[in-house]
Amino acid sequence: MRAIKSPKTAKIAYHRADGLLPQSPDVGTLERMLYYLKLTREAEYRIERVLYRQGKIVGGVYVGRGQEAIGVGSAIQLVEGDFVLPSHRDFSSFLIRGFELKDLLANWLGRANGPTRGRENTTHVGSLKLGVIPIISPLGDTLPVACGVALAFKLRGRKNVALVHFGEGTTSRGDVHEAMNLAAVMKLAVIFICNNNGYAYSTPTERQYAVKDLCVRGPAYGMPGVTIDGNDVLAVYQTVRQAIERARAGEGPSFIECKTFRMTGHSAHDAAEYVPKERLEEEAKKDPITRFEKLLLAQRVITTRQIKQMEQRIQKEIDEAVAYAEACPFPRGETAIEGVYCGPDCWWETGSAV
Ligand SMILES: Cc1ncc(C[n+]2csc(CCOP(=O)(O)OP(=O)(O)O)c2C)c(N)n1
Ligand SMILES: [Mg+2]
Repeated sequence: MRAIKSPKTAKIAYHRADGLLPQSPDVGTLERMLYYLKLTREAEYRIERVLYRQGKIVGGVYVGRGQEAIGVGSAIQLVEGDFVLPSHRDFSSFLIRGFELKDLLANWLGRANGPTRGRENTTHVGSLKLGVIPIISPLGDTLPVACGVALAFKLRGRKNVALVHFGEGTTSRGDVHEAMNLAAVMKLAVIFICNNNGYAYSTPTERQYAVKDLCVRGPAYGMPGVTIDGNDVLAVYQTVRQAIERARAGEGPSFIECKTFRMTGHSAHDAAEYVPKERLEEEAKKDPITRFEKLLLAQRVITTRQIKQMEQRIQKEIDEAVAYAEACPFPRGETAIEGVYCGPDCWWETGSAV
């Protein structure tokens, strides 16, 4: 793991954050980080392991089990006007930016009250108000969109940033390279965050690319590149913080490779038998949530009792959100045609954002 500097651009260092550093977030933010880590893990457990298995969710279910620190450590520091473009493994981004869990669950259950009004049932949801661009299924296409968002900031003279997440498999797509080049040339305020979770469906990294660390891709386009431990939420926080500071100062984009591991199948139907059992056992020892929790306890930021209370609160929030979503109606068939053409009073101009 090392930081590689771009020949001309400013540096972005790699932080190991196994202790609290002077630039660590304040206690309130540390607690929020733990809360969102746990909420994301538990909500996705309910989605992937309970609701899907009960047959209440149909179709693809993709979760970020084991990778939660990347979404949390980055989105937690966004301010109003910033944007995040999550991948299918960054459920926390939606929650942190202000989507309500009950609405996201209504969407998963295909209900009329979900943000997509039952038109799709994963997280292809976004909101211009909350600063979230929906997941774009053709992998790689999200990156040029992030450039477009950042170009809009530039043209409007705003100091906002766009965080875009994508997997290591996605980096093999041409769009990714076009976007990185464009962002560097135009000095756009984009933070490219590669969630390297070891696999692209069943393809391991050694069959995906021939370099050791993907951070070399940053300097290749004239921006800083760094590889960090993506299971260390504080390292993510501090590294992304530097990249955000650079971007807000008009110094352009950065590329951050966050190494982590996909602690589940590619999607809920995939038993991932192609992943060696020993590797899973090894990676389980690096769980980002247990690790952060231990640190906060050791540094006396939080007590065991407070953690218990937080966990109880999270279970209650999830129970209530599931009950709400299950009570919501399915959309009526004849509404399927709504929203195809937009008039002045159409729902996407006036109502919730998709
Ligand atoms: C262009 C394109 N090709 C294939 C797919 C199907 N697909 C969806 S997710 C995925 C794996 C992507 O791997 P990676 O980028 O490493 O992300 P991860 O799922 O591991 O987070 C694939 C092949 C797609 N959605 N778009
Ligand atoms: Mg991957």
